[in-house]
Order: sequence, then structure tokens, then C-alpha cells
Amino acid sequence: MVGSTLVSEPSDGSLQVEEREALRRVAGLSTELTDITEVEYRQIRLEKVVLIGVWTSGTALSADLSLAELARLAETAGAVVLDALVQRRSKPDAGTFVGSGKARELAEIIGAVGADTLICDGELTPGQLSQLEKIVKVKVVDRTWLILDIFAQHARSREGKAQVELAQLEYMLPRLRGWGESMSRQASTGGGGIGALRGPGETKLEVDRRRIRTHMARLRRQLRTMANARVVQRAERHRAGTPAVAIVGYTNAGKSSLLNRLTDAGVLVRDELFATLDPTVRRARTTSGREYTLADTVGFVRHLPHQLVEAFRSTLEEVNQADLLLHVVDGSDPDPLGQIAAVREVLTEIGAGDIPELIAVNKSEITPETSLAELRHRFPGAIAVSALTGDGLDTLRAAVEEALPRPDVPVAVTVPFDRGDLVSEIHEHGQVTSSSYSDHGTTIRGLVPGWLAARLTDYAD
Ligand SMILES: Nc1nc2c(ncn2[C@@H]2O[C@H](COP(=O)(O)OP(=O)(O)OP(=O)(O)O)[C@@H](O)[C@H]2O)c(=O)[nH]1
Ligand SMILES: [Mg+2]
Repeated sequence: MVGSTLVSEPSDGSLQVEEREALRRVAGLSTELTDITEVEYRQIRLEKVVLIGVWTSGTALSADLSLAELARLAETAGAVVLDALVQRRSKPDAGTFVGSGKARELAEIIGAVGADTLICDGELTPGQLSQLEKIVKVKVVDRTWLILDIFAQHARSREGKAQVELAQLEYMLPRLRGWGESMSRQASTGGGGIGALRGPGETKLEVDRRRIRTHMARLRRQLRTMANARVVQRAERHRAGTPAVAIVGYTNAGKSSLLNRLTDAGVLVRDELFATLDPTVRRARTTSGREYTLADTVGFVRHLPHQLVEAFRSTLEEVNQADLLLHVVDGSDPDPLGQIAAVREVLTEIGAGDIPELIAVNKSEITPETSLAELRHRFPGAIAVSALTGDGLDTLRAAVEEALPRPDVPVAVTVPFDRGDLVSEIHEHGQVTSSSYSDHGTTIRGLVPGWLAARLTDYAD
């Protein structure tokens, strides 16, 4: 379903059909879907794009930064950015996002630079998309779709792919008619549909919507099954009493790099947005030997599409169920405070807003001293680290240990020598204050988690 819109030179009679097919694919999101499992997503790779933002509030700098981020997103998706424009207005135009006058200007710029796609910095209504498309005469996509497209390109696991597809369909459903309408009109080939599949009195659009809904229901069922497996794994870890730490943070902050540093996990690290989509969970140890799990997961971004948050809910459970969040911030970013705010917004949305948080300011070796000072001032517990050089990692390990939930049941036990396994568990999960040997076994005093205390009752002094 990728890039197959290229049509070879005419050579035989089948061409017209082929060409019609090709043209129809461009309009794949209108009402021409023949098989919704093969929905022609609007791939953004290899497109030449122009970016447009509407600057409604905040400073000119923040407007520029937002567009710079949009450009990085577009590049990550594989597009070439030819131009980027910001328009100052009190709010986006209800009809065409930028207003019809500006839209005509845009059309000229787009023509002059030879772009084939316009990317808008925001989420557009179905109507705005189609009206703007009619004026600029090229494909128009919004920020939400761009992010969905990157996720689609980066999804590797079956679960990840299903989650992204669900989010894309959710986004497309209300846009089936609007989006691509102008294109399909140009390409109008008249009829030639799948009438046979249509129920009595049902329009083509209704059929497509119904099929998409059915497909979405199937995806949701599949995802539930896959999520169950994860729940079982997590429950096992939980039963073992291992505290869970989840690494969260803005995309490209260095979460995977930090996981690799702390655990030798070997997770993919790339200078790309949303390199990680699937959660990786690794075992790690504090300096004193306590075991915990460390999970790396999908990065967040400003205005993370809610369709994605919904679809990735089972993946994000890894974050929800954590005892501690290790919030990684790219200190070298021009706006680290904005990144922190955006991440916290998503955390709240998924119900993880109350989990204790430890802030790690990463890339400290290239973070300006002023930024570092400001971050330390705002977040007194923040720790400067560099996953690249290893600076600050020992301090970070100590801080994680400090922040892990404490074993809180005091025990005084003598464990017989043939139960060395229990002694190891006490050391692994608890805090030992004294330990000595007697004729009967090892006598230990200290604090352990409740589940372990329950297993030690037979050996209480
Ligand atoms: N200079 C510098 N670069 C770093 C550091 N840590 C990570 N990076 C770079 O930052 C980029 C992103 O790193 P990742 O570890 O993939 O970031 P991530 O947060 O997992 O990103 P996503 O999975 O895409 O959300 C890579 O190019 C890393 O090499 C650091 O301490 N200093
Ligand atoms: Mg990553």
C-alpha cells in the first residue's frame, strides 16, 4: 500500500483501468475504498512539503519553535521541507484554517516551490481539510496525521501495528467524505464501485463507514487479547514484589539511551522522533543490590493525538502501573520546560499524574549552564545526566534507589541454613539492618515488603 501510485507510461489497453486505479488511490480516503484493510493512508514520505502554522498566542519564538518541531516531524516521516510559514491571527479560520485570502497566497507559494503537500500545524476539521485542499490544489494533511504516519512507519510489533491502525481509522472515520474530495472530483471516473456489497438504500459512504467500524471493532478485540498477555507478565513481576520504574519523556529526549546505559538493554536509539513504540522492560539493580524493573516506552509530544493515546492505552499501562516515573528531559532543547509540561499533560490524561516522578535532565554535556540552572531551580530534585558520557549516572542510580517504594514490614527472623533462597530474597527485596549466624541458621533484622514478610512468618524469632 506504499508508494504504488506511480503510473508507468501507457502501453496497452489495460492502461485506462490501471490509471483509473492509480487516480483512485490518490482519492483513497474519499469514498472510494474498495478494501478498508488496504486503506491508502496518506503517506508523507518522499513528499515535497510546505508547512503552515497559525500563531494565535505566545511569543514569536514559541511559534517558530512549533514550526521547527513540525519540520522535524515531517523530516522524520521522510518528507523534504521546502518552506515554512506562520500566519498571525486570533484563531484559525473555521473554514480554511488560514483564511481564504492567505490560502490563495499559499497556493502561489506552493506552486512556485513545486511542493506536492501542505502540512498544517494543528488538527483540522474535515471541512477545513477539504476546503483548503480545494484552494491550494495539493494534498493537505495536519499535524495529527503526520504523527500518525510516523507511528505507522515505525510500528514493528503486531500490537504496535494494530494500535496505530486503530488510531488512523479513528482519525479517518469522520473525514471519509471531506478529505480528498476535491481530488476525487478531478479524478472523477464515475461509478465503478462496489455496489454489490451495498445494502439496500445504503450509500457508498455508509458502506465504507460501516466496514471501517467493523474493522476497528476487530482491531480492538485483537488488542484486548494482546494486552491480556502483558497484564499477566506484569502481574507476575508484581507478585515477585519487584518495584517498577517507567522511563517517560518527550520524544528524542534520550529515554532509550538511558535505559541502555542503566541496563545494557540494547534498545534502538535514533535521532528520530518516535523511534520507540514498543515498551521494553528490563531488570535493573540499585547500587545496594535491590532489584527493580525499568521500562522504556513511547515518547510524548506536544498535542499528542488523542487517537494515539487511546489506541496505545495498553502499552501506556506500563507507565500507569509504575511505582516511580523516571522523567527524562532533553536539557539541550530550546524549551525544556515546555517539554516537561507537555509530558505531564499526557501523564495526567492517562491517569498517571500522581505517580512519584524523578526528573533526569539528559544531554547535560551540551546543555547550556543557564538552562541547567533554571531547571534545577524549578525542579529541585532534578538530576543532570548524560547518557552519552555517563556523567551523573551514579547520582541517578542513588536517587532511583532513594525513590523506590520502601519495604515497610519490620521482621526479626532466623532462617535455617537450608533456606538460603529466602535469605537471598530478603537481601534482594528488603533492607537488612543486621545479620548474624547462630546454630539454627541466619538471624536477620530489617524491613521487607509485605508479601515477603508473609512467607517468613514460620521463622520469626
Ligand atoms: N549529546 C547527547 N545526545 C544524546 C544523549 N542521550 C541521547 N542522545 C541522542 O539523542 C537522540 C535520541 O535518543 P533516544 O535514546 O533514541 O531517545 P528517545 O527518548 O528514546 O526517543 P524516542 O524513542 O524517539 O522517543 C539520539 O541521537 C541519541 O544519540 C546525551 O546524553 N547527549
Ligand atoms: Mg526511544
